[in-house]
Amino acid sequence: MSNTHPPVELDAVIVGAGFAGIYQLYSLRRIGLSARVLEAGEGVGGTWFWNRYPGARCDVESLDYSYSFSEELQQEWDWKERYAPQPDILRYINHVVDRFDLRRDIQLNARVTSAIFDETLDRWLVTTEGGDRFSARYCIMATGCLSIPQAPTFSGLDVFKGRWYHSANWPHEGVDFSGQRVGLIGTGSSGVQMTPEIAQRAKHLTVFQRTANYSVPAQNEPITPEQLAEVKANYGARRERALETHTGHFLIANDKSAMEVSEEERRKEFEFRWKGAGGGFRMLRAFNDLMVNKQSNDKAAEFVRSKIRATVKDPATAELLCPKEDLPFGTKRLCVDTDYYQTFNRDNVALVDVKTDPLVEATPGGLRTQSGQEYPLDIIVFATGFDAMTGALKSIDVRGVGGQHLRDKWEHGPRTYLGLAVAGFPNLFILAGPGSPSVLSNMVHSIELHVNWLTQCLQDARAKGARRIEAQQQAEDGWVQHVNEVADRTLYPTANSWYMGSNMPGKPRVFMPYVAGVPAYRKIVNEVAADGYRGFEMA
Ligand code: N01
Repeated sequence: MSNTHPPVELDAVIVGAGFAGIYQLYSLRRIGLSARVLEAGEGVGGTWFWNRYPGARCDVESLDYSYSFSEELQQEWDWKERYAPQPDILRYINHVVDRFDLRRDIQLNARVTSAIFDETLDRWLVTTEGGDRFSARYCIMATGCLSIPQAPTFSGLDVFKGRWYHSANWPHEGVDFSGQRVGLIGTGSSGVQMTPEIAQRAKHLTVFQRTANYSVPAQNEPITPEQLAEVKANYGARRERALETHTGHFLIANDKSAMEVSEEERRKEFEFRWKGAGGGFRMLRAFNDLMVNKQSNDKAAEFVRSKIRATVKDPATAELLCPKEDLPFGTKRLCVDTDYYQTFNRDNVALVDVKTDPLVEATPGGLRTQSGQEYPLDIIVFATGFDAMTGALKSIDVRGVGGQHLRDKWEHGPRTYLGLAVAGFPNLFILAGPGSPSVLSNMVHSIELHVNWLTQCLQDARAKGARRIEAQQQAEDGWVQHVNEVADRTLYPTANSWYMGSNMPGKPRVFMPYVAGVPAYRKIVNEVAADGYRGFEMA
């Protein structure tokens, strides 16, 4: 197809074939709307298509990190491990696509470059890199929160004689580390998951750490047939209960403050979360005030530091791995690992502090720091993160009413109503984007919540004969203010995290997700709908 042809007419274009785009397609079909998913990758799966680095797995339990919309689907799929590895999740997504015959409406290798609103038609003109054009009443952005990878911009990669990779753009054939000297830059979730895996295969691994973050053990293990059967016997109830928890999955929340219990009780609770209760994000819910009370938070932080010191044999390395006191526990996204700290006891692993002596360039033989220290390497791995939450949307030329660019509107940070819609951009919707619980929750359940809400909204608009649904400016302003106020009551904005945009030079420092929790958010969006889509104009 070339752009001399008229655009393909659809009710909706959905951008992205990850968990969100796939379920949105299924849902729109169910209500009889025509839709096409445009996906940049050569396969479906979004995050789970791109992030194939060794050790990649989800840190939300597989029994929760899966669709709940089909009882048959959840009954027939057998998760094998508590935390599913990336290949299993990708297989699952492909299974869903085939099982519901969705593939025929998914166009791969179709990176969307622009979406322009036509005010006379009340339709979006969506164009891909390859020149395909679509005219759709609705444009639904299922572009993901962590889909634009960022590598350091230092010079020399063109002269580096070895190979280099980014965690989020991993070769499908894998990387052979055997006999290689590997440098890994970044100690967020990706770096923490990769470190033990690379260490086992490489001749030598140097981990370049700029900021020590907190990591807790996943306590991953196989799911037994008995456990699976028990969950499946009451899966619906489990899903409902999950939506009543702050994060949309089970973390057994404690309703006590860390400061109202004795030292002994506190330690016991932390130990229980670290190990007995199953590890992972449960630590964040050990007490009800860890994210709002610095004194309580300090207790959790100190507990993790004590675990690092007890695990890592070399005291200098242990100290370097301990997060500093000015980084409250959990305010940078918590890492969940298998044997991360233990790996630094291996003879072939070294930790290098690049906070005090930053990496400045790649050389033909490796990496060089500001002080002139050289690290000879055969492979460099960037686990340096993403232009989170806004990167994917800002990478598309999105223009709304009066030709306003979304990039310009978001110059000082994202502005949405309910995290779903943007004033001045009618019929454009964002799934699990900024201003919604999104990355602070079980993404799959938050996605389902958004897709269900939006699908109902579009059905109601159709029943009313409306051609245009638009968030009102006042509603958006109120929501942005509310999102900020709620965040400011917590410790989150005190950290330099990607939640705040502070991992990217020049990005506005704004706390982007909605921190009040899934139940509070769900109540608000349901009330908005029940109140005739309060804050939206439907005409
Ligand atoms: O990225 P990150 P990520 N020199 O931004 C460092 C999800 N995820 O890919 O902290 C040296 O967290 C940077 O240092 P600093 C999850 O939501 C989930 O690891 O900015 N270092 C940091 O250490 C996660 O939070 C899963 O000082 C540099 C690291 O790179 C999100 O994706 C698995 C540097 C980036 O950490 C992102 O995780 C993986 C430089 N020039 C990811 N530039 C699971 O479900 C950056 N860094 C388990």
